Amino acid sequence: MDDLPRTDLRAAIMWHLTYTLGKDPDHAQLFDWRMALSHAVRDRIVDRWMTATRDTYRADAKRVYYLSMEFLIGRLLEDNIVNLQMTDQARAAIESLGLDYRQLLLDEPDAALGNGGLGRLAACFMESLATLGCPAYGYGIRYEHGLFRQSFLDGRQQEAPEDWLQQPNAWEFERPEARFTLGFGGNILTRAGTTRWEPEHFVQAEAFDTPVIGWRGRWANTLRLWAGRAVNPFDLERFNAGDFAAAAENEALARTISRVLYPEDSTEKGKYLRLMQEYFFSAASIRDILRRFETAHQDLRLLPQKVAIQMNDTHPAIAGPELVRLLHDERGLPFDEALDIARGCLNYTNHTLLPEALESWGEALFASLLPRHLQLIDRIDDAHAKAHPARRVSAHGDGRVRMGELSFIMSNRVNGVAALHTGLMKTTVFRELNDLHPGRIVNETNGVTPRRWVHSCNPRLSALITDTIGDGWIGDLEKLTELEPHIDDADWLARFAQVKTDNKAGLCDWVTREHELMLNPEAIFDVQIKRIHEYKRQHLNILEAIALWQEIRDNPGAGWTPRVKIFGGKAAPGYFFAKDIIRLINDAARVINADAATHGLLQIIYLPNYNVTMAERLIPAADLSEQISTAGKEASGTGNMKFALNGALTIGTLDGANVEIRERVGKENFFLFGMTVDEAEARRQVENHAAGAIAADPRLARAIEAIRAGAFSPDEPDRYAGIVGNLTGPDYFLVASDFSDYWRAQREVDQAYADKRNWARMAALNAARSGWFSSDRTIRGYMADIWGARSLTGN
Ligand code: BZD
Repeated sequence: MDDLPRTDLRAAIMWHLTYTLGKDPDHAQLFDWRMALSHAVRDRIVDRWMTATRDTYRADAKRVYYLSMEFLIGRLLEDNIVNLQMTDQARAAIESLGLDYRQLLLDEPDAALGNGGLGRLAACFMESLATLGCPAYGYGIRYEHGLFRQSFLDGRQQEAPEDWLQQPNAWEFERPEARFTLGFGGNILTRAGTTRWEPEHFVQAEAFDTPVIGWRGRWANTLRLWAGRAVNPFDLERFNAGDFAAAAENEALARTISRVLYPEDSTEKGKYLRLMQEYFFSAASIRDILRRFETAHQDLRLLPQKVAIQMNDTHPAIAGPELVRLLHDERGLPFDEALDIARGCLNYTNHTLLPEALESWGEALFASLLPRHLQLIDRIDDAHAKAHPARRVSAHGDGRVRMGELSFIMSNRVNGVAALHTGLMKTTVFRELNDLHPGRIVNETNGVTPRRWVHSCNPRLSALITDTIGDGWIGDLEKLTELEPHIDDADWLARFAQVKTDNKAGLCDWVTREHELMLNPEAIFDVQIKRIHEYKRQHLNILEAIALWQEIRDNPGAGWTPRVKIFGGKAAPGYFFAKDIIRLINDAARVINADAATHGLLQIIYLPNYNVTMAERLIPAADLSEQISTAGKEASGTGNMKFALNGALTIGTLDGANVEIRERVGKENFFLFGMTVDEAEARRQVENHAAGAIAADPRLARAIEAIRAGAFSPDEPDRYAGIVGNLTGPDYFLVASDFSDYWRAQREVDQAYADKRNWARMAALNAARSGWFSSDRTIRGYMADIWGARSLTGN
């Protein structure tokens, strides 16, 4: 066997094709070449990865552990090539083999181990942690099936299992030796003053490690995902007795734990298997953290100096009681000391205030799986009550275990994800706890990684920026402000506008190829991509489209600004209202796109199977970003940041991070509409608020009437009775009440877009002033305010 070539990438690809994949170049498929390139790239990460691990041990540095049920990673090959700054080299090597570089990158399956914003944030954070040289581990679940694949049948969402692990994953290293046995159920034994849990069922968690390399390849961290494995995979006795299925039962059961990602976001279903998943990955992670600490230290009291654990929402909340259990029951520390140590390590990020999303478990179910943890939660509650006798706020009570309260009580710091959201945490769900623990709640406004979300996804814009101010912005995004003086230069602004034109043309080609629809490239590309939810109000958007269609038909010669409305996003399979919204958009699109009277002036397309890769395609081509949630409901949003950075203007409410985006880009460069949080609260108190709003706005009344009368569902006129009933009745999310102002703002968009030059100026100002929304800035905030962690690369 020839030696593995270290420097020449083409030779390395050929080597891996032969010796890793066992393929003759004459018979190699795209998949084989992609795997060969991935292995060659991975080789260039591994040395740095090991150096980083060694440096961390040597410096005895504090490590950050990010516990998250979800990591919505997307594709990794390009990310890794970009961060190693090998793009030109990789393209040249692939092209010299007669292959198409982009096609090869696109062959990689999208790792969809998350639902939406929360999971994607975790992925951006992993990249920024590595970029900043902060020693960190991500811990999660290696789901065999990520988020379902979405397709449409007659406009209705269909779900099919996602299969990313059908093909071998080039990035992960299986660690059969890194396994922990975890228990469930069983009994609690108290003997000679010590209490021990004797579980009844056992599963093993096996580690799979993926290196995460930062920008310029200076540092790499580990994403460690746990897979479920049976303790005794195979029962030979039962097999020999002829019971073949039962012989493999253990194995099947254990593997079920990490089989599939729960597709509900922002709702809480209280499922037994979900609690098993939460305990499975939290407990395996906590054991791994303790094991690593104990290789270098004996004194457990040092733990908070060496370990910072971040709980991404309440899904890993059981990590708190588990750590207390290991320190107290298993290591013998006094309970109060164990509790103090655990609290010194743990922190909690809240991502939603929606009551239906706050996790809680029935005590019977909880006790059947985790009896000892329930006892410990009661002791944690008692200790808290003793320290704060005036008011009793508890995690366990009224027959339920509330994970928000548990996370808060167990945490050193609790954070919200945008300024408005953090403020609301203090006055609503966590009001009492905030009074008891002033200063514990802090804000860390979300951010996104500029490597993926500008540099890679928008190569034309990246090249223009680098040509203008150098490439320092990629690692220091606030440098984008240096673009501002160039915006007044007409030639520069024309180049900026040309980037968008070219990106739009590219999207048009793709849509024509994949969906057989010709989009008008002159139109405003108006994009709403995110999970489908009533609070995000995709139905407000489609209502406006219907009203616009009706108005154009009435008055076709009124000089309309052409528009293409683009939708993307999945609905939780059991969320029927959201699925109705999807169907309504598809039905309306079919009717409107076929109407010769409005042809070229209004087009609507709902792209199926929205995912990270599709976001990377759409965001660079967008003119207008729809961020239209009911005020107070969207904790932050991160798509809003990606759009602004890529030179789209936002139409949005004063919600989540929209508020901070508007402050930074300037209110004259943002299309604001809608009620504030306080106004929305007051409006809900008005009797028949929806009916009142509809009566006051004939456009809205007519659009709703068209839906009601079956204009978009002639074969089933009452198909949307549910949506119509909600809009004209309770309308908790205030679609009707915000409609008129939304319409007004949309017409301002039309007018503004007609002045091409000024639009480009506003778009460029959005890009130039959004550098603060880098996840590097966010992670620096966590390091300083929450973790007390430092960079080992001087970043
Ligand atoms: O988290 C989202 C919020 O809705 C966004 O406003 C915010 O920007 C991001 C990141 O902070 N929340 C989620 O994405 N929530 C979930 O995905 C989720 C998943 C499972 C269970 C409950 C919620």
